[in-house]
Amino acid sequence: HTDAEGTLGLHFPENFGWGAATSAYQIEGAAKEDGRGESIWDTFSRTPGRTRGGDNGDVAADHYHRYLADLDLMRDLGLRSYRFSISWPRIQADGRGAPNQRGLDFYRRLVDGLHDRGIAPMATLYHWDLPQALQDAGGWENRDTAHRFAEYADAVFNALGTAVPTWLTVNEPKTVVQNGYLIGHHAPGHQDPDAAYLVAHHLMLAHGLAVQALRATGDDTRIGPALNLHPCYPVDDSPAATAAARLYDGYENRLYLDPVFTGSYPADVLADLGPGSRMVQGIRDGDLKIISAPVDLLAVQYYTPIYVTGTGGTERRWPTSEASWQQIYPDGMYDILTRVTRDYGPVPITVTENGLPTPDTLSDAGTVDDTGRIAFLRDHLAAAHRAVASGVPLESYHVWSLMDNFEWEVGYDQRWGLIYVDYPTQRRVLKSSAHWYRRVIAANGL
Ligand code: PNW
Repeated sequence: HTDAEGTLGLHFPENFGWGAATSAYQIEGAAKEDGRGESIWDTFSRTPGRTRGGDNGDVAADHYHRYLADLDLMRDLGLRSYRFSISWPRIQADGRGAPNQRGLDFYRRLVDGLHDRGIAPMATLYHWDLPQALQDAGGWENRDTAHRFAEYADAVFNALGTAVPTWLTVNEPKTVVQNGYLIGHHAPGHQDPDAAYLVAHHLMLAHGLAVQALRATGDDTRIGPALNLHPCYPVDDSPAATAAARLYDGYENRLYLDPVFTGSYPADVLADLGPGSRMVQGIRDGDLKIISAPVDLLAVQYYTPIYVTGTGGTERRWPTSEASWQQIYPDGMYDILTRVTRDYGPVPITVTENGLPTPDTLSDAGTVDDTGRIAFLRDHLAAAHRAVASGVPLESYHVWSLMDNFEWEVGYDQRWGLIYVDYPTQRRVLKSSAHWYRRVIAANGL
């Protein structure tokens, strides 16, 4: 090991897509402008007790107004790829009907600005901000929402077309299932296991229908799912822990990977849910064919491993970050990238999120010292490099996040950015990790 600023002598493939990621509700603000409708995150975060300090995304990092300055910061970092999401309620205020031109225009300006700066746009169609009107009609429990999503996707494809070379369908369907419908600490805040897995199926159906819609345009652009994957390890080599870790892996990973890449849901998970479950009852003939339409790439988001006990519980092995759910384990990056390539590949892979929250503060000298983030990113990139060396077709990597933003239920307390946002003034300051990342990009390696 070398120190955080040391050089490891690791070179990445030529044209590697060094990037950073954000999502619409977390950075844009401008919640009531240009015809934007309400999303379930507006409703959720305005409900007392749902988010830390009552924080919401009304202003966030005010990116909707400051996107030009933010684009210049991306250029200064040397980014080659920028992953952002499109806000569905900016495009269709009520989740259906004619698209709102002013909403489309914002993303057109953003995408043009990226091209002007030599940065490849990568757009996520759904990063959790469902139009509230569709929630009122049942949300993702209602199969029709998947069809509404395909219509919305089609409107976006028609407006932005080939200006966006890479599309991602649904961000982390698993987080919607688990946080939105099992734990309930994300919108819409339900705790209903039977509903949760029906939601999983409808999110996967939405993914497949969006792939279909893109193919119908005839555009020569690429599309894939964005899955957060957790390597699940048994705590020991007992048969009980091994079996429990396998089923855990089914719920964390295979439930979302298998339908896309193999055309069927994992049998052990379906058996565990039971034939009478709403999910199993909700799968119709032809659905799996839609969901398994060939994709062009797999977007992997890696944050943490999970250690599973013989009774299906979990244990902590490694230091956690400010995010209680995150254990810092860089080898998990290697394990998950090689595993998806072995089990589902070969398919081009992009890492669309990887990052760490740190207790960043702005010094009197105007600097932000986040060496913990540098060490985290360095170690995870080194693990990704090992995966590339073992044959994983990894084409790009995106830090979560480009800038500090609204971190869902914990609001503005947790800072995940390379760029510090001083919320009272909306001033941006490059953290030491941003300066470090700029050098990594310039050197094309560590
Ligand atoms: C992702 N987990 O969410 C999201 O895509 C981002 O919007 C979010 O800001 C980022 O990670 C940081 O939290 C996750 O429990 C939520 O392992 C939960 C987990 C992982 C990612």
